[in-house]
Amino acid sequence: MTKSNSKYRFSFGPWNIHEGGDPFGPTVRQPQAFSEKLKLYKKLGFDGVQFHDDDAVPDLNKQSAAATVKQATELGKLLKDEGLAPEFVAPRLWEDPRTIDGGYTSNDPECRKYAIERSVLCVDIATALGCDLIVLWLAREGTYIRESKNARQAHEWLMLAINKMLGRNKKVRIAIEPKPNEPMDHAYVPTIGHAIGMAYASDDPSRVGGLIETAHAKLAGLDPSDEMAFALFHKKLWSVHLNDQNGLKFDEDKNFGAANLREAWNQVRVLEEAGYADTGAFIGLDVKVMRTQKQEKNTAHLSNSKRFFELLVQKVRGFDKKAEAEFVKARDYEGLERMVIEHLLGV
Ligand code: GLO
Ligand code: MG
Repeated sequence: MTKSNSKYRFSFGPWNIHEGGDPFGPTVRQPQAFSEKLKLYKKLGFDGVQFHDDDAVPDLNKQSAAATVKQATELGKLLKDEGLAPEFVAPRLWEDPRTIDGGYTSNDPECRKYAIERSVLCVDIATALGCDLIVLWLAREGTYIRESKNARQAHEWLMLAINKMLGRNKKVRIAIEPKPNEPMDHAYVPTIGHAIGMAYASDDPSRVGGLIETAHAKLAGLDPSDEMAFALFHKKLWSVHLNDQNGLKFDEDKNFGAANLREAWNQVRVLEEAGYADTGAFIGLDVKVMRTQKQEKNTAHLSNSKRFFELLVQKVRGFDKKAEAEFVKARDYEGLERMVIEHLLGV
């Protein structure tokens, strides 16, 4: 159980400050350099930075591995000077022409080789930055049509890639970020249950876990707080991407709590009850500012989502646990629901 004085640490990735381009229209805000974004972290109350490998080292495809590691080491020092922690590095395996048909599960052996090489380099980047966590969002590992891949074989290839990364550095941990669809029609490893199944089949189950994103769980038709509870039971919730999602449509990355406050409260409740803050893991946000937002307020979604989380922590801590237990004991769930709603409404 999280103590009443436990402090959460917050993180986000530089891609969360973006220019508003979508599949139907161009960007609407000016780009900001990575160095400018870095300066905003502390101002906004965040201590952790989430990276894609090429957020950390933009030219990694065009230079030697040694030059890449050198650049990452320098960035690691810069972060330390700024008082920021690198939370994780994720190999970005969805933009290169060699990953059109997926990385680890591509039908082309040359492309699979590239995906593994890049992931192993990502482990080296993380190590040089000074962090031990790799996040795997398996963006294109899946299919548009079932017949295009052998799904059983694809899972073997996925396992091979995970084991290669585990073998590269015995300290590194891998958190799989499941998502059921988009960009693929169906993605492999769509839920945290699948991810944890892969963890136990890996060479070192103690070093494979998960990152749960609210919107991804909802896209799979699942309740994010129960997904989190499942991972917490396995001691495998190593990060979260809190946000929100308004029904089954494109991945919206709305502000945390903005579509369904009750679900957000339940996520916070589960994290609090499991003592998540005391595990040292970050509360990561993966939120997009609305396309309509003007340049000068292009970080409001981050500070607002953080605020909504903190207000919900207060709500969870201020909930009458004794009355809750009495309602549960009496199996008066109507009474319990009324108490929850009144509490959320501030009555
Ligand atoms: C997309 C994902 C993506 C990942 C990020 C880190 O739907 O949520 O934003 O979280 O690339 O791996
Ligand atoms: Mg995410």
